[in-house]
Amino acid sequence: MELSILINKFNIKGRLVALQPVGSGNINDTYLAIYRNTFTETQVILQRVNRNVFPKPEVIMENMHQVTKHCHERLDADARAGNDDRVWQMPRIIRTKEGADYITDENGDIWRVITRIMSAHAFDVAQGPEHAMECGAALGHFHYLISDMDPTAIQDPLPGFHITSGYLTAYDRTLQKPEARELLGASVEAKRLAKFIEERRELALCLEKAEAAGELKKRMFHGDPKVNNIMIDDVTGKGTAMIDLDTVSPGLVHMDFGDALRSICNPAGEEESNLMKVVFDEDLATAFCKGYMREAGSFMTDADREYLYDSIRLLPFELGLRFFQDYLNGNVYFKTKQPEQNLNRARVQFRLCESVEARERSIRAVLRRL
Ligand code: GN1
Ligand code: MG
Repeated sequence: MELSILINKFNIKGRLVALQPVGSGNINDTYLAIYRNTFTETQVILQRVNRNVFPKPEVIMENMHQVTKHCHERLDADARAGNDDRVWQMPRIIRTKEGADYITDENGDIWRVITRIMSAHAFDVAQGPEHAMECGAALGHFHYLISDMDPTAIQDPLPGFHITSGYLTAYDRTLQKPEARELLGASVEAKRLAKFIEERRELALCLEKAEAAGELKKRMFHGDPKVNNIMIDDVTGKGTAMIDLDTVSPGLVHMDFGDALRSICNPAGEEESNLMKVVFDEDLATAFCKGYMREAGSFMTDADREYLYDSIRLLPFELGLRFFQDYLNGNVYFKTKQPEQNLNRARVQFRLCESVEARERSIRAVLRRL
């Protein structure tokens, strides 16, 4: 179906004047659509939910319905009580003309339309300490918003997501394939990454062990709080919304904390090819933590704090492992423009992990002061 025909099945006022790809997500296909009439303009986001990644796309939409409903009610109550220091925003699902949350096309793909957060942008890399602090505040406030959600209202969007040991198992399984072994044998760099993983098998289990021992407990988390999923207000420079709500579900908030830091504290970005430029920036980390703790510090137990450093070290390792496994497996999960892209993305994350390890003492000192 043509995109313009597809989007016109949704209930949006005005006439469609532009429809173009936007964003740099690795999973879903995303388009910006602009509708106009004589007096006003409406901008919305059209997305195809990736069926290869999300086994049940309709579950993603049911979850999104629950999460946005919960957060909109809470945002509304806080705004009325004057409890907020700014206008926090959250995308809303735009229904079809028939009143459904999404449509299914002739290939069985699910398409949705959500509102665009206006006068705000997300960046692919951190712009400086102030931006990092606002990212922290936005994630912290989001954790506050979802903290009282009923976790049973949410179905598992992506079984095994952020279970690092599961990614090790998948990696080991991939290594059994002749095609993977060939790729590994053909490149010195790939062999170096394989060795990097072998040296850190224990690390993969640190948070899972703490959870099994009852030290850490699951709460609601975002699942994908990287820097380009955090919207910053164009006018005030303040964080205003978290987007990409597909993976909001019960999990360890440490996964969000570590994932946000691995993304924000690497100003070279995820696609850098010069590893010399990939370093964990502690000033950005300090600023992020300040913003985060201001909004969410009150939920942090002593045990939670104990494991913050581990989460900062674990998440670049986990993502590097996921990229590397996908490279060896024929690039079937993350979108790529060239065959070595996932190999390079893995190199970047592992270098970041090393950079965190080299700064352990001072990162722990920053975390102690929070
Ligand atoms: C994917 O779709 P996007 O680009 O926001 C991935 C994240 C990774 C991220 C790395 C569901 O997120 O886990 O951290 O790429 N999302 C999923 O860029 O796997
Ligand atoms: Mg995503």
